[in-house]
Amino acid sequence: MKFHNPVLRGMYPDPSMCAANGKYYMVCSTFSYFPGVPLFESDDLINWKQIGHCLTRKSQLLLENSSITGGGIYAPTIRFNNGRFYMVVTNVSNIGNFYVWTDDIYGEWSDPIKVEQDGIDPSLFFDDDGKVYFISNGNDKTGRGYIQISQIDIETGKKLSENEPLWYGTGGRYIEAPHMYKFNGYYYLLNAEGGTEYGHMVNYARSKNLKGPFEPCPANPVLTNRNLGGYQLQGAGHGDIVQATDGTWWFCHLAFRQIDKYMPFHHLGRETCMEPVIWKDDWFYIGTPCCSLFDKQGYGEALLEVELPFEHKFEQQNFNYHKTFQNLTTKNDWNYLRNPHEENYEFGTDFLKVKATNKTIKNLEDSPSWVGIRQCAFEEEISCQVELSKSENVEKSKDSTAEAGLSLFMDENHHYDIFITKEGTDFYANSRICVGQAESLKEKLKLDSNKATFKILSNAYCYQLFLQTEKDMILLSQADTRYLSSEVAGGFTGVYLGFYAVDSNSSAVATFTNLSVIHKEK
Ligand code: 6LW
Repeated sequence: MKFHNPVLRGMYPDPSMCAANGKYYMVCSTFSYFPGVPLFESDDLINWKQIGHCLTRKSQLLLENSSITGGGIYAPTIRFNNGRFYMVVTNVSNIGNFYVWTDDIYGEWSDPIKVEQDGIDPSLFFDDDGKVYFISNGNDKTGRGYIQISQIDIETGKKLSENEPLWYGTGGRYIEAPHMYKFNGYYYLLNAEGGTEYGHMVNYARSKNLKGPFEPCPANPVLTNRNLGGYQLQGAGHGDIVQATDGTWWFCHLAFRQIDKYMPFHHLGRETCMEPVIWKDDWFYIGTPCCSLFDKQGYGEALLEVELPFEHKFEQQNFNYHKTFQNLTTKNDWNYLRNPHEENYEFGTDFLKVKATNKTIKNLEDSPSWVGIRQCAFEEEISCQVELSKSENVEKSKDSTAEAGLSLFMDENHHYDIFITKEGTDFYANSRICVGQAESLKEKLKLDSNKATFKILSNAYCYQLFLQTEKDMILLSQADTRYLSSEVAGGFTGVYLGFYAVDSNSSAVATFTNLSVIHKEK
């Protein structure tokens, strides 16, 4: 039996999951996008369906001045205890570590409960004796990273003990992603090390006591792709473990799809993979075994195609999609940059209206008129019609510089755009390639009206941006995907398809219709 990774495609990093009521729930990081922390449900751990977001209100998610690539929401953990779900996370731009809870997984989550503990990647551990612990990464006085723990009151988030160091890990840089579990009389302390790039790995240690001393697993790193040369799935690390109702064990983790062999770039962000887990002598082993040295189980690797070492029933996976305005939902699919001005967006059944303001994507203190969906596959065929309103105010329109269109958006300094501009009373089609300080606008084409149909073709290496006229597809720009990659742009996010409008007079309105985003597996 085989399944394919990543199971969640597009920017869904730092996954955490839990089992509850015969189903499984998963959450991921969202940085400065709003709403925050998508929530998925699954019956079989391979196929995940989004059921909403945990952070849907500004009172839960303040994103002022938070940059897309490095701000906002980092690394959630989801846990289920005593009939209640908890999601604990860091807002690095604002409140720091906090958690929210709900008794209804399909409903709203509570307001944030702050926990006064430093570090990122927080996790909750509910021990058998009723005590609750808060675990995060941290640094000692010399700056060395470790995992730390304190006891908290789960009703109030108040700390009941000082932070205590638990484990320094195995010596890899950036010790993070800690999770504590108790299985079969042992406490297991999981982490990630090596940084979220090509050296990423998962390690763990066990102890009979909550606070150690911890004995590292002899097979550490228990999951890593750092030695998998030239392979397309890289950066495997940062995960969480769950036992399924059929008794099998599973591990979710992040990894990214490099654009090709020997091409160390990824632009779709870090994605979520699943791995089978097997147990031997109270140690667990994750993923596809890479080698078996001297009878000792070697470390595991994360492969694009996974052969299961046990029986497990799951639905056939389907990675094809055809996204339209009809089937995209504000609840699950549409994301804004920071806290949106919701009055500037109208989602019709077959259109999207975006009212322009004079804020651009460079205005980190505010939220521009921009709303987007993740790019989830290398190959996409996108088309959409854009109409930019004619200003009723002729005086104003003379010096107005309105612009609206589609953006392949990594961050405010790395994006490829195709758009309509209004200069005076004339309308043009144009495109822009922005890679850091190198920004180039192409030659504009005068349009007969205030409408244009744009088409974007993408594969693993290249984006092509076209103006579609009745007769022709006119190529306005083409550019390599790699310049929108994390290796070029930095940060933790992946490419979005953005729909935006900007106007120096804050009066133009863009209407997007006939959206079609198609992906077919080869
Ligand atoms: C996250 C850390 C990591 O907090 O990347 O890969 C950071 N791991 O655990 C941002 O996603």
